[in-house]
Amino acid sequence: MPVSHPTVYEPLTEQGAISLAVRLGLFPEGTPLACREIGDGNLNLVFRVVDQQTKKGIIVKQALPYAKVVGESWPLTLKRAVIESNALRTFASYVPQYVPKVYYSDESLAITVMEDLSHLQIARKGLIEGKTYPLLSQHIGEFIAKTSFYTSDFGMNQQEKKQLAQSFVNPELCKITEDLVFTDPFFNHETNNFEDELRDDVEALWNDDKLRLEVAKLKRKFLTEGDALIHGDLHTGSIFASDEETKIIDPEFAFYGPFGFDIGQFFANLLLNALSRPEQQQEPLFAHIDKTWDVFATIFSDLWRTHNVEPYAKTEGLLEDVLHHTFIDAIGFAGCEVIRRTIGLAHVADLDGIEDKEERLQAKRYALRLGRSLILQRETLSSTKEIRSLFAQTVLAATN
Ligand code: SR1
Ligand code: MG
Repeated sequence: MPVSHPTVYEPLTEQGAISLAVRLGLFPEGTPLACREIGDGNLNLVFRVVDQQTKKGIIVKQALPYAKVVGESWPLTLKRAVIESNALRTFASYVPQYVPKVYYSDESLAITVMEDLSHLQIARKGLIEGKTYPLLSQHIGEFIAKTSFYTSDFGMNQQEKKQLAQSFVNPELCKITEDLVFTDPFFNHETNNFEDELRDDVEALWNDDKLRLEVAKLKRKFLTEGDALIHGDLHTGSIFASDEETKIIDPEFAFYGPFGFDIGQFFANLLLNALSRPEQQQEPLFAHIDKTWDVFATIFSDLWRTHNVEPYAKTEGLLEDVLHHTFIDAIGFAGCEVIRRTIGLAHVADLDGIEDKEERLQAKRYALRLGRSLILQRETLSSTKEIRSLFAQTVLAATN
Protein backbone atom coordinates (compact mmCIF):
# COMPACT_ATOMS: atom_id res chain seq x y z
CA MET A 1 0.00 0.00 0.00
CA PRO A 2 1.53 3.37 -0.97
CA VAL A 3 2.30 5.59 2.03
CA SER A 4 1.30 9.24 1.72
CA HIS A 5 3.77 11.87 2.85
CA PRO A 6 2.90 15.28 4.20
CA THR A 7 3.99 18.26 2.12
CA VAL A 8 2.68 20.91 4.49
CA TYR A 9 3.92 21.19 8.03
CA GLU A 10 2.55 18.86 10.66
CA PRO A 11 4.34 17.39 13.67
CA LEU A 12 5.81 13.98 12.89
CA THR A 13 4.77 10.82 14.67
CA GLU A 14 7.11 7.89 15.31
CA GLN A 15 5.47 6.05 12.39
CA GLY A 16 5.89 9.17 10.23
CA ALA A 17 9.62 9.27 11.01
CA ILE A 18 9.93 5.62 9.94
CA SER A 19 8.05 6.32 6.69
CA LEU A 20 10.35 9.24 5.96
CA ALA A 21 13.48 7.13 6.53
CA VAL A 22 12.10 4.46 4.18
CA ARG A 23 11.11 7.01 1.53
CA LEU A 24 14.62 8.50 1.65
CA GLY A 25 16.14 5.06 1.14
CA LEU A 26 18.25 5.36 4.26
CA PHE A 27 17.75 1.66 5.07
CA PRO A 28 17.68 -1.30 2.68
CA GLU A 29 14.17 -2.38 1.72
CA GLY A 30 12.47 -4.68 4.21
CA THR A 31 14.66 -3.60 7.15
CA PRO A 32 12.74 -4.06 10.43
CA LEU A 33 12.67 -0.53 11.84
CA ALA A 34 11.74 0.82 15.24
CA CYS A 35 11.41 4.44 16.29
CA ARG A 36 11.30 6.40 19.52
CA GLU A 37 11.00 10.13 20.23
CA ILE A 38 14.06 10.88 22.38
CA GLY A 39 14.10 14.69 22.47
CA ASP A 40 14.91 16.05 25.89
CA GLY A 41 15.83 19.59 24.85
CA ASN A 42 13.78 22.75 25.17
CA LEU A 43 12.56 23.17 21.61
CA ASN A 44 12.28 20.24 19.18
CA LEU A 45 11.10 16.72 18.46
CA VAL A 46 13.94 14.22 17.98
CA PHE A 47 13.23 10.74 16.63
CA ARG A 48 15.70 7.87 16.51
CA VAL A 49 14.86 5.40 13.77
CA VAL A 50 16.81 2.19 14.21
CA ASP A 51 17.38 -1.05 12.33
CA GLN A 52 16.30 -3.62 14.91
CA GLN A 53 18.82 -6.17 13.65
CA THR A 54 22.01 -4.14 13.20
CA LYS A 55 21.00 -1.50 15.79
CA LYS A 56 22.23 1.17 13.34
CA GLY A 57 20.10 4.29 13.33
CA ILE A 58 19.47 7.76 12.01
CA ILE A 59 18.10 10.86 13.68
CA VAL A 60 15.07 12.76 12.40
CA LYS A 61 14.83 16.15 14.06
CA GLN A 62 11.80 18.37 13.61
CA ALA A 63 11.27 21.89 14.87
CA LEU A 64 7.95 22.51 16.59
CA PRO A 65 6.13 25.81 15.90
CA TYR A 66 6.49 26.71 19.59
CA ALA A 67 9.04 26.36 22.40
CA LYS A 68 8.50 22.90 23.90
CA VAL A 69 9.92 24.04 27.25
CA VAL A 70 7.05 26.55 27.70
CA GLY A 71 4.27 25.24 25.45
CA GLU A 72 2.11 26.48 22.59
CA SER A 73 1.79 29.91 24.22
CA TRP A 74 5.36 30.66 23.03
CA PRO A 75 5.27 30.48 19.21
CA LEU A 76 8.62 30.03 17.53
CA THR A 77 9.71 30.19 13.91
CA LEU A 78 10.14 26.93 11.99
CA LYS A 79 12.88 28.63 9.99
CA ARG A 80 15.30 27.58 12.72
CA ALA A 81 15.40 24.10 11.15
CA VAL A 82 16.88 25.57 7.94
CA ILE A 83 19.34 27.63 9.97
CA GLU A 84 20.37 24.47 11.81
CA SER A 85 20.89 22.30 8.74
CA ASN A 86 22.69 25.09 6.87
CA ALA A 87 24.92 25.78 9.88
CA LEU A 88 25.79 22.08 10.17
CA ARG A 89 26.68 21.98 6.48
CA THR A 90 28.74 25.18 6.72
CA PHE A 91 30.60 23.94 9.80
CA ALA A 92 31.16 20.58 8.08
CA SER A 93 32.97 22.34 5.24
CA TYR A 94 35.66 23.36 7.76
CA VAL A 95 35.55 20.72 10.52
CA PRO A 96 33.53 17.68 9.34
CA GLN A 97 34.95 15.64 12.22
CA TYR A 98 33.08 17.73 14.79
CA VAL A 99 29.49 17.78 13.46
CA PRO A 100 26.92 15.12 12.59
CA LYS A 101 26.50 14.37 8.88
CA VAL A 102 23.30 15.83 7.42
CA TYR A 103 21.55 13.33 5.10
CA TYR A 104 18.49 15.37 4.20
CA SER A 105 16.59 18.50 5.11
CA ASP A 106 13.11 19.77 4.28
CA GLU A 107 12.39 23.42 4.91
CA SER A 108 8.58 23.24 4.78
CA LEU A 109 8.41 20.29 7.18
CA ALA A 110 11.19 21.83 9.35
CA ILE A 111 13.01 18.50 9.30
CA THR A 112 16.70 17.62 9.38
CA VAL A 113 17.76 13.98 9.00
CA MET A 114 21.23 13.32 10.31
CA GLU A 115 23.80 10.92 11.64
CA ASP A 116 22.91 9.01 14.79
CA LEU A 117 25.40 9.75 17.56
CA SER A 118 24.03 7.34 20.14
CA HIS A 119 27.46 5.80 20.66
CA LEU A 120 28.35 9.11 22.33
CA GLN A 121 26.89 10.77 25.40
CA ILE A 122 25.64 14.30 25.92
CA ALA A 123 28.63 15.97 27.57
CA ARG A 124 26.53 17.61 30.29
CA LYS A 125 25.27 14.19 31.43
CA GLY A 126 28.76 12.68 31.43
CA LEU A 127 30.25 15.65 33.27
CA ILE A 128 27.52 15.38 35.91
CA GLU A 129 28.48 11.71 36.33
CA GLY A 130 32.06 12.86 36.94
CA LYS A 131 33.52 12.07 33.51
CA THR A 132 36.26 14.38 32.25
CA TYR A 133 36.46 13.74 28.46
CA PRO A 134 40.21 14.31 27.96
CA LEU A 135 39.90 15.63 24.37
CA LEU A 136 36.82 17.80 24.83
CA SER A 137 38.60 21.16 25.04
CA GLN A 138 41.10 20.33 22.28
CA HIS A 139 38.16 19.61 19.96
CA ILE A 140 35.97 22.52 21.01
CA GLY A 141 38.89 24.95 20.75
CA GLU A 142 39.64 23.73 17.22
CA PHE A 143 35.98 23.80 16.22
CA ILE A 144 35.53 27.41 17.34
CA ALA A 145 38.87 28.61 15.95
CA LYS A 146 38.37 27.16 12.47
CA THR A 147 34.67 27.93 12.02
CA SER A 148 35.00 31.44 13.35
CA PHE A 149 38.20 32.30 11.45
CA TYR A 150 37.02 30.91 8.10
CA THR A 151 33.59 32.59 8.25
CA SER A 152 35.01 35.96 9.33
CA ASP A 153 36.27 38.93 7.31
CA PHE A 154 39.77 37.60 7.91
CA GLY A 155 39.15 34.15 6.49
CA MET A 156 36.80 34.63 3.54
CA ASN A 157 36.00 37.02 0.74
CA GLN A 158 34.38 39.97 2.47
CA GLN A 159 31.54 40.32 -0.05
CA GLU A 160 30.72 36.64 0.23
CA LYS A 161 30.84 36.93 4.00
CA LYS A 162 28.08 39.53 3.90
CA GLN A 163 25.94 37.21 1.79
CA LEU A 164 26.57 34.31 4.12
CA ALA A 165 25.73 36.52 7.10
CA GLN A 166 22.45 37.47 5.38
CA SER A 167 21.48 33.81 5.03
CA PHE A 168 21.99 33.36 8.78
CA VAL A 169 19.89 36.31 9.95
CA ASN A 170 18.07 34.64 12.83
CA PRO A 171 16.02 37.30 14.66
CA GLU A 172 13.65 35.10 16.69
CA LEU A 173 16.30 32.81 18.09
CA CYS A 174 18.61 35.76 18.76
CA LYS A 175 15.76 37.42 20.64
CA ILE A 176 15.54 34.39 22.93
CA THR A 177 19.20 34.88 23.84
CA GLU A 178 18.87 38.67 24.07
CA ASP A 179 15.98 38.19 26.53
CA LEU A 180 16.92 35.04 28.43
CA VAL A 181 20.69 35.53 28.68
CA PHE A 182 21.18 39.29 28.67
CA THR A 183 17.98 40.93 29.91
CA ASP A 184 15.40 39.04 31.95
CA PRO A 185 17.72 37.66 34.70
CA PHE A 186 18.86 41.21 35.47
CA PHE A 187 15.31 42.55 35.87
CA ASN A 188 12.29 41.42 37.84
CA HIS A 189 10.86 39.57 34.84
CA GLU A 190 8.17 36.89 34.75
CA THR A 191 10.37 34.41 32.86
CA ASN A 192 12.77 34.18 35.80
CA ASN A 193 12.65 31.03 37.88
CA PHE A 194 14.42 30.68 41.22
CA GLU A 195 13.88 29.37 44.72
CA ASP A 196 12.36 31.77 47.28
CA GLU A 197 15.45 31.32 49.42
CA LEU A 198 17.52 33.06 46.71
CA ARG A 199 15.29 36.15 46.56
CA ASP A 200 17.64 38.42 48.56
CA ASP A 201 20.62 37.46 46.36
CA VAL A 202 18.58 37.93 43.19
CA GLU A 203 17.18 41.29 44.27
CA ALA A 204 20.73 42.41 45.03
CA LEU A 205 21.59 41.64 41.38
CA TRP A 206 18.55 43.55 40.14
CA ASN A 207 19.63 46.59 42.15
CA ASP A 208 23.26 46.41 41.07
CA ASP A 209 23.69 49.35 38.68
CA LYS A 210 27.39 48.66 38.15
CA LEU A 211 26.58 45.12 37.02
CA ARG A 212 23.68 46.22 34.82
CA LEU A 213 25.91 48.68 32.97
CA GLU A 214 28.42 45.94 32.15
CA VAL A 215 25.70 43.48 31.09
CA ALA A 216 24.22 46.19 28.85
CA LYS A 217 27.64 46.58 27.17
CA LEU A 218 27.88 42.82 26.62
CA LYS A 219 24.33 42.67 25.26
CA ARG A 220 25.20 45.48 22.83
CA LYS A 221 28.09 43.40 21.55
CA PHE A 222 25.79 40.42 21.02
CA LEU A 223 23.32 42.67 19.18
CA THR A 224 25.81 44.41 16.93
CA GLU A 225 29.08 42.53 16.39
CA GLY A 226 28.84 40.20 13.41
CA ASP A 227 32.37 38.79 13.51
CA ALA A 228 31.70 35.24 12.36
CA LEU A 229 29.14 32.47 12.01
CA ILE A 230 28.79 31.27 15.59
CA HIS A 231 26.90 28.31 17.01
CA GLY A 232 24.96 30.58 19.35
CA ASP A 233 24.03 27.98 22.01
CA LEU A 234 27.25 26.10 22.71
CA HIS A 235 26.50 24.73 26.16
CA THR A 236 27.48 21.22 27.22
CA GLY A 237 24.01 19.93 26.29
CA SER A 238 24.82 20.83 22.65
CA ILE A 239 27.85 18.53 22.63
CA PHE A 240 28.04 14.76 22.24
CA ALA A 241 31.29 13.27 23.57
CA SER A 242 33.31 10.22 24.43
CA ASP A 243 36.93 9.92 25.49
CA GLU A 244 37.94 9.98 21.81
CA GLU A 245 35.26 11.93 19.94
CA THR A 246 33.37 15.22 20.13
CA LYS A 247 30.38 16.28 18.02
CA ILE A 248 28.66 19.64 18.19
CA ILE A 249 24.91 19.54 17.60
CA ASP A 250 21.88 21.86 17.62
CA PRO A 251 23.13 25.06 15.93
CA GLU A 252 19.60 26.41 15.49
CA PHE A 253 20.70 29.64 17.25
CA ALA A 254 23.51 30.14 14.69
CA PHE A 255 24.01 33.67 13.35
CA TYR A 256 26.76 36.17 12.69
CA GLY A 257 27.80 37.18 16.19
CA PRO A 258 30.82 38.11 18.32
CA PHE A 259 33.91 35.87 18.30
CA GLY A 260 33.81 35.43 22.09
CA PHE A 261 30.22 34.23 22.51
CA ASP A 262 30.58 30.47 21.95
CA ILE A 263 33.78 30.37 23.99
CA GLY A 264 32.03 32.18 26.84
CA GLN A 265 29.00 29.88 26.85
CA PHE A 266 31.24 26.81 26.86
CA PHE A 267 33.35 28.22 29.74
CA ALA A 268 30.20 29.02 31.71
CA ASN A 269 28.80 25.53 31.43
CA LEU A 270 32.13 24.02 32.55
CA LEU A 271 32.07 26.38 35.53
CA LEU A 272 28.47 25.44 36.37
CA ASN A 273 29.58 21.83 36.41
CA ALA A 274 32.58 22.72 38.61
CA LEU A 275 30.18 24.34 41.08
CA SER A 276 28.33 21.04 41.36
CA ARG A 277 31.49 19.03 42.17
CA PRO A 278 33.57 18.61 45.31
CA GLU A 279 36.63 20.89 45.22
CA GLN A 280 39.10 18.06 44.60
CA GLN A 281 37.26 17.12 41.36
CA GLN A 282 37.07 20.61 39.88
CA GLU A 283 40.55 20.87 38.35
CA PRO A 284 39.78 18.99 35.08
CA LEU A 285 37.13 21.61 34.32
CA PHE A 286 39.54 24.51 34.84
CA ALA A 287 42.08 22.63 32.73
CA HIS A 288 39.44 22.36 29.97
CA ILE A 289 38.91 26.12 30.11
CA ASP A 290 42.68 26.74 29.78
CA LYS A 291 43.00 24.28 26.93
CA THR A 292 39.98 25.57 25.01
CA TRP A 293 41.44 29.06 25.03
CA ASP A 294 45.01 27.90 24.21
CA VAL A 295 43.86 25.76 21.29
CA PHE A 296 41.50 28.44 20.02
CA ALA A 297 44.15 31.18 20.20
CA THR A 298 46.89 29.00 18.66
CA ILE A 299 44.83 27.76 15.70
CA PHE A 300 43.17 31.14 15.10
CA SER A 301 46.63 32.80 15.12
CA ASP A 302 48.09 30.20 12.71
CA LEU A 303 45.20 30.70 10.31
CA TRP A 304 45.56 34.46 10.66
CA ARG A 305 49.21 34.24 9.59
CA THR A 306 48.66 31.77 6.76
CA HIS A 307 45.16 32.37 5.35
CA ASN A 308 44.26 35.99 6.07
CA VAL A 309 42.52 37.89 3.25
CA GLU A 310 42.40 41.26 5.00
CA PRO A 311 45.03 43.78 3.79
CA TYR A 312 45.65 44.88 7.41
CA ALA A 313 46.41 41.30 8.51
CA LYS A 314 50.13 41.90 8.92
CA THR A 315 49.68 45.14 10.81
CA GLU A 316 51.47 44.72 14.08
CA GLY A 317 49.13 44.46 17.01
CA LEU A 318 45.88 43.71 15.15
CA LEU A 319 45.77 39.96 15.88
CA GLU A 320 46.65 40.65 19.52
CA ASP A 321 43.85 43.22 19.72
CA VAL A 322 41.29 40.78 18.26
CA LEU A 323 42.37 38.04 20.66
CA HIS A 324 42.43 40.37 23.65
CA HIS A 325 38.86 41.57 23.05
CA THR A 326 37.65 38.07 22.25
CA PHE A 327 39.05 36.90 25.59
CA ILE A 328 37.51 39.71 27.65
CA ASP A 329 34.15 39.31 25.91
CA ALA A 330 34.19 35.54 26.42
CA ILE A 331 34.68 36.01 30.18
CA GLY A 332 31.82 38.52 30.29
CA PHE A 333 29.49 36.33 28.22
CA ALA A 334 30.37 33.43 30.51
CA GLY A 335 29.27 35.50 33.51
CA CYS A 336 25.89 36.25 31.91
CA GLU A 337 25.38 32.57 31.06
CA VAL A 338 26.26 31.44 34.60
CA ILE A 339 23.69 33.84 36.06
CA ARG A 340 20.89 33.05 33.61
CA ARG A 341 21.30 29.28 34.06
CA THR A 342 20.84 29.84 37.80
CA ILE A 343 17.85 32.20 38.00
CA GLY A 344 16.50 32.53 34.46
CA LEU A 345 14.01 30.44 32.49
CA ALA A 346 16.30 27.64 31.33
CA HIS A 347 18.30 25.98 34.10
CA VAL A 348 20.98 23.29 33.98
CA ALA A 349 20.86 19.85 35.55
CA ASP A 350 24.36 20.39 36.97
CA LEU A 351 22.89 22.74 39.60
CA ASP A 352 19.22 21.72 39.71
CA GLY A 353 20.26 18.08 40.13
CA ILE A 354 22.13 18.67 43.41
CA GLU A 355 19.93 16.61 45.69
CA ASP A 356 20.61 18.19 49.05
CA LYS A 357 18.59 21.41 49.18
CA GLU A 358 21.09 23.41 51.27
CA GLU A 359 23.99 22.35 49.04
CA ARG A 360 21.97 23.23 45.98
CA LEU A 361 21.09 26.69 47.27
CA GLN A 362 24.70 27.28 48.27
CA ALA A 363 25.97 26.27 44.80
CA LYS A 364 23.46 28.66 43.25
CA ARG A 365 24.56 31.53 45.52
CA TYR A 366 28.14 30.83 44.46
CA ALA A 367 27.04 30.81 40.84
CA LEU A 368 25.45 34.25 41.16
CA ARG A 369 28.59 35.63 42.77
CA LEU A 370 30.83 33.97 40.22
CA GLY A 371 28.77 35.28 37.31
CA ARG A 372 28.91 38.80 38.75
CA SER A 373 32.69 38.60 39.27
CA LEU A 374 33.28 37.31 35.75
CA ILE A 375 31.31 40.21 34.31
CA LEU A 376 32.77 42.95 36.51
CA GLN A 377 36.36 41.72 36.56
CA ARG A 378 36.62 40.52 32.96
CA GLU A 379 39.03 43.27 31.96
CA THR A 380 41.40 42.54 34.85
CA LEU A 381 41.98 38.88 33.91
CA SER A 382 45.05 38.30 31.78
CA SER A 383 44.74 34.53 31.35
CA THR A 384 42.24 31.72 31.87
CA LYS A 385 44.45 30.45 34.72
CA GLU A 386 43.17 33.37 36.78
CA ILE A 387 39.62 31.99 36.57
CA ARG A 388 40.67 29.50 39.27
CA SER A 389 41.48 32.23 41.76
CA LEU A 390 38.37 34.20 40.83
CA PHE A 391 36.34 31.04 41.42
CA ALA A 392 38.09 30.34 44.75
CA GLN A 393 37.72 33.94 45.92
CA THR A 394 34.04 33.94 45.03
CA VAL A 395 33.38 30.75 46.94
CA LEU A 396 35.51 31.89 49.90
CA ALA A 397 33.84 35.29 50.00
CA ALA A 398 30.50 33.55 50.13
CA THR A 399 31.48 31.27 53.00
CA ASN A 400 33.00 34.03 55.18
C1 SR1 B 1 13.04 28.79 25.20
S1 SR1 B 1 14.56 28.12 24.84
C2 SR1 B 1 15.48 28.13 26.29
C3 SR1 B 1 16.91 27.84 26.07
O1 SR1 B 1 17.08 26.59 25.44
C4 SR1 B 1 18.02 26.70 24.38
O2 SR1 B 1 18.88 25.61 24.34
C5 SR1 B 1 18.74 27.99 24.61
O3 SR1 B 1 19.82 27.86 25.51
C6 SR1 B 1 17.65 28.81 25.18
O4 SR1 B 1 18.11 29.96 25.86
MG1 MG C 1 19.48 23.05 21.81
